Amino acid sequence: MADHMVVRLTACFFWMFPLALEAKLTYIAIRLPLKGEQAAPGAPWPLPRTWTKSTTRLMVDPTNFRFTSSMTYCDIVTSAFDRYYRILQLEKTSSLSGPEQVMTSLSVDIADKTCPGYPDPNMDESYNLTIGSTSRLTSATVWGALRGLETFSQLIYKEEEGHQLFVNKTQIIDQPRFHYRGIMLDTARHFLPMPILLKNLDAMAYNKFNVFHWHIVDDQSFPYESVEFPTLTEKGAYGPKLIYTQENVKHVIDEARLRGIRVIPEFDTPGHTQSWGKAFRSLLTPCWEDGKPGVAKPNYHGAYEIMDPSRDSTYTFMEKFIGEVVKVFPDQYLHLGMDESYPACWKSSPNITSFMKENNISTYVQLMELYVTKVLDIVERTNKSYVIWQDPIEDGTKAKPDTIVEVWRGNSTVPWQHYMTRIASQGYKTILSSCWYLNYISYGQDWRKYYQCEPQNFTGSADQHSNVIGGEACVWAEYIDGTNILSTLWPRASAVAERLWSSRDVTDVESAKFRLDQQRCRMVRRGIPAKPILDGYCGDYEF
Ligand code: CP6
Repeated sequence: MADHMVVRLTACFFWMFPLALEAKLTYIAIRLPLKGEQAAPGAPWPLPRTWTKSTTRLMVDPTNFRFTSSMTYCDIVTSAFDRYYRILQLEKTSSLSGPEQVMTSLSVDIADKTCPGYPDPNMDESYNLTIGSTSRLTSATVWGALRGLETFSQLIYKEEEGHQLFVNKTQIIDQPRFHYRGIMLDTARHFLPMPILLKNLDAMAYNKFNVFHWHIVDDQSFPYESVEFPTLTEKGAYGPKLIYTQENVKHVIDEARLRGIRVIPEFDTPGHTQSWGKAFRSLLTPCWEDGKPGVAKPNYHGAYEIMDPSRDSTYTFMEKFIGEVVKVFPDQYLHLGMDESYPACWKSSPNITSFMKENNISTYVQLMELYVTKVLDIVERTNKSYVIWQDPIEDGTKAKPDTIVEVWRGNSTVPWQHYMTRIASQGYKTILSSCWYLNYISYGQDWRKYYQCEPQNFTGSADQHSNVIGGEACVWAEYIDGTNILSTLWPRASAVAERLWSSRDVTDVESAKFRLDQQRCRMVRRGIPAKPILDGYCGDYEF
């Protein structure tokens, strides 16, 4: 017991016990505790499945420390080593002095010797990490090794007021709770510059997120550079420089791959497509008023918004466009949106009305179903899979059984659980984002409510609960651009990261807050402008 304490961080009691022994309590004034007073340094976020930690520590020499591996032919491995060498070098340290043993290397042992192409929906992210007289990281795949390297980097700490790095002898066995742990960014309401997207991939890796859901175009702008339809971009983007070129997109996908992050683009139709109409007006249904087309409805988005499901040319276009994007984005999944397709313009259009009569379609749900089915068929023929927002399913549309449904609705009157129960009971796989709309901001520690949202906390059978494959934090960008995206997301999205990675019973907010505060300082040191969640300071760092 003296040397090794099992810190199975499941309940507050076990968590606080070792801290009471390790924390150096200097003084507590009226304000909240200062940094380091409550959280032992080197606490990982998100919390690993099991974490056994000794009070014996080793010294780390950041300039001579080496990772060793038999897989240095794999760029995913070598670039990760480079990133973590750089992170170790961020700490200003003096030469080693002290009685502790020096940790000179970490051996990284990956069972599957293939250097993979892209991360995939079922990738194995588990790993074991032992820090001791010899130190080893073992994993089944390179993806697990990436997660283990991140944890390793978080175990290393600098003593307060000190100039040396330490790491405690540690044993970690870890794996994620959910396969799908996403961040959604909207690059259509405002354009997000490339350096911000890349920085966000770093922040995602620091928090073990594995999906970048890229809501790349919408009503307001079309910044994706289409090869098949260049006028979509020329007319639909905010400006000729405010676009993601094919090269930019490849760069994002490559950098994401190196971090074990999938890129799922969203091309949202049939609603949210006003910007597509700038180049191809005939894709959209005109709103009619007083026998004239192209009149904006009151409280509606415009005279042309929703796509025209009655024309064959709509599907010819979609076939060609989807044919392009499935080649550009390597992930197995596409997000097809299909949310908020208000039928007001359909209802007003005599063309749509006669199309419905001719085809025996009596409701707008059936009309939507026609569109959904045709577009899903197009995607299916490319051998890709798809995610859609919950709306068509809510309205009674039947999608293919393998559809992943993203639940985003929910409020105090109709909580998200209501939708989750209904959608899961139809057998669909689901991801949850309702409780993680981080575009909402408020004073205080709102991360607590994100932390406390439990995606399997709804009425349903065990099977229906296991149909929840994960969740994602979304940032809609009406009031967001490169100036504020990162500090709006981080560290609040870190709360979501722990919910999606750690065990279900890791729920104690009071102990989490000190580790989260450490994680925030860690991100700040690594260049992410993550905002404070407690008063206090980050060691030597001033802002
Ligand atoms: N854009 C798109 C949006 C939203 C959705 N889809 C949205 C709706 C309500 C809120 C926030 C965002 N801005 N394409 C819904 C999925 Cl509160």
